[in-house]
Amino acid sequence: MYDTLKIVGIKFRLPGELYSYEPITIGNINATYKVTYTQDSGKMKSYLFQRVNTHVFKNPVEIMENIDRVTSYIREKYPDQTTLHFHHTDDGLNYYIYDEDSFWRVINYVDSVTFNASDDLGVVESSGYAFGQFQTQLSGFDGSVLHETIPDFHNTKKRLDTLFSHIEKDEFGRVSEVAKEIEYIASVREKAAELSVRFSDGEIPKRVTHNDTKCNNVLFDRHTKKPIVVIDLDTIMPGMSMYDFADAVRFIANTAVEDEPDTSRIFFDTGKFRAFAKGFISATHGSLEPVELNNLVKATFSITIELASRFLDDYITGDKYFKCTYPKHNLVRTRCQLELARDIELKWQELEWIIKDVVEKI
Ligand code: GN1
Ligand code: MG
Repeated sequence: MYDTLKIVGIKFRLPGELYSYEPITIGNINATYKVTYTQDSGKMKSYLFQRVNTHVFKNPVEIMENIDRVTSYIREKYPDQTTLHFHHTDDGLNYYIYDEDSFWRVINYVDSVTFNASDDLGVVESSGYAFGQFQTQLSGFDGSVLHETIPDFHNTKKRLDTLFSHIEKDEFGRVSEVAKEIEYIASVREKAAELSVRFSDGEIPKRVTHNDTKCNNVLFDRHTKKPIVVIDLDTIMPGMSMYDFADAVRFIANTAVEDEPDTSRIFFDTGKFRAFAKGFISATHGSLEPVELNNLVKATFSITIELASRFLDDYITGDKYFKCTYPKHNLVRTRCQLELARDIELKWQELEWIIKDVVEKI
């Protein structure tokens, strides 16, 4: 890896000598390294090198175009907002293709902390604020110029249709093992797909959305614990605002990790849901329409089922999409999301009250 990173660094014209590198293991798709250089002055400077997963992102050049457009827009309109700085090669490109399968980009490392989980409700609220603010900052941006980097990424109906067509094929003979999971997904299929259908029908506003709002995609200041910048801009596309909210709470309000094997530890934490909602709604307040505010809970349920069906689909089609560290990793992830969905269903009414209360108090 050292040799590859060294070549990539040269291509991006990074000054100084490569001193050290370490893999960053957060993320299920791309490979990321923190790479540190000694500069001529003797000072150290770190960068993030990322190899984009071209199996997942079939057209990574389009991703880089989207990122360039969005970050330039924010930089111009909100000069005080920290944005990610991507380096360029001699050819003026913000990426470098090493060989056919190796698509690299280099970003300045931002000294910060990230949270995979936090019991600090202040942090939870701030991450809600950061994602809400990100959407608000992009509310004047013309989404039609963005490439749809993964078509139908959050089209829950299509995701479910795909799952059920793969269940019929059962290419890897794994379907009988997951009969219970399939039964539950089938029982909620229509309810989970509803919002995506209404979105396709034009009943729900199309906005520029982040589409991968896990709290570890917000960089926080080490000392003040305030958000600095929203990262992981690979899936910025037109979408539903409420799905950004939903994807974030399904992650941050889970009492366990996303691949917790002991499902008895998985609950949906209503306190964290409230804190995140407070941050997100206060940052987007005034721009969200009633149809968006009124469906935040349904969106949360829907995206949880959607992700469960994506994990399950990957499991029954041979684990080609998400990085797995053991054979049944995707199945464990599926069960985890389904347990969470069940708890969301149980707490549905309470969650609706929380949203109502939060909206009233803003
Ligand atoms: C993937 O790699 P990461 O953590 O940024 C996935 C998201 C899922 C998430 C689940 C492009 O994101 O959609 O919600 O895993 N990203 C893509 O952990 O598929
Ligand atoms: Mg991501």
